[in-house]
Amino acid sequence: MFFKVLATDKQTKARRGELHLAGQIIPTPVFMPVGTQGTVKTLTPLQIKETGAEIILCNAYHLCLRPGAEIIKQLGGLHRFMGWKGAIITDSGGFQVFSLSKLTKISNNGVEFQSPIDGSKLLLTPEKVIKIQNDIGANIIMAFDECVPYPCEKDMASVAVERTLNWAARCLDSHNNEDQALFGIVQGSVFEELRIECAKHLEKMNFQGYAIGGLSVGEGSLLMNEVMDYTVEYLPPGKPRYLMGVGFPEDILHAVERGVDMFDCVIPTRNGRNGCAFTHLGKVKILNSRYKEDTGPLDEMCDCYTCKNFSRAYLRHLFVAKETLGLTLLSLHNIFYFQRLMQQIRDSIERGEFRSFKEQFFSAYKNN
Ligand code: PRF
Ligand code: ZN
Repeated sequence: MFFKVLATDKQTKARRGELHLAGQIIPTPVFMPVGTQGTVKTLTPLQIKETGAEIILCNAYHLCLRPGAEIIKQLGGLHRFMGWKGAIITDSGGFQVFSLSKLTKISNNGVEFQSPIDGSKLLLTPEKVIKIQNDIGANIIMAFDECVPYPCEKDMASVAVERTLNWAARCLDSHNNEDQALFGIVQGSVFEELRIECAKHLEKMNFQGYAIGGLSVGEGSLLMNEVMDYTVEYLPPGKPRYLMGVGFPEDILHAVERGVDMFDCVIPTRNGRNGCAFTHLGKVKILNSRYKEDTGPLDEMCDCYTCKNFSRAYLRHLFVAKETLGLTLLSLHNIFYFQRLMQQIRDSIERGEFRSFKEQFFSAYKNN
């Protein structure tokens, strides 16, 4: 993997860059749709590609529980297994093991937990998580980290940072595949001292990229922006910065402004399946009866397959009738919307007009 910053905005810290990965050039800032279980829910790989997405995020935690990392390896790796020719990043499970498992017991060695699938007792360690991600075969893999909930006492956040740093070093030690880039993850909750300590130590370990973890866990956008302000300062300028699990269009704009290059989030797909579509004017809840006879597209500014072919009235009908095509068409539109937003962000940085693009976005986009 190779990362290059092509242009930096003069008024903000926004950067326009390129991620060179497995023979592909991925322009940044980039949004990565989420394919937790080796599928971006309701979409075929062809449909994902049509949205403009070139890299997706899958979860080592889910895939190691089912079907198992060794099976994926045997079957030729995740790209082949799921029929996706673009790039893949896997998350280590440092977040999911806490949010989705029961009976978790954390120690310096790793995390013990019960499989939500068959109840069996399992242990994840930094070494195992690297082996699992190695077998799955994504282009970028993540270090094993401890993400604390919000709010969190500073003492507890500090213990999690120490553990995250120790695990990061063990991940680096056990990683020996040059074809996979390994990213470190900064934790530290909302404590400036802890974030800076974590970022400084990880920077010295020389990861190929850096993620900001532990955000968007209930702290709110003001605190999230504050944490990014002081964390990004301590990350090396020449390496990609990835804000994990974020977010809404407005969160992405605030983070790009602060120098973040990569994003992933379930919002476009999850909200799409719940009947919520993103448009340049704000969110549309397609089940609302005001769309019953609406002949217009979801978003007049959108060129996606859904908007070119179907009315709001038809999409509403699909959701009312609980037809699964509705899920696909809204997911497709929403991912397309996020990809177009990223394209506009990149273009505006290149032109040196990111600030005015952001202002223009907020003047049209109404939060409801
Ligand atoms: N750590 C990891 N994955 C994550 C997070 C984290 O802190 C988050 C937090 N928003 C999302 N996904 N490993
Ligand atoms: Zn559309």
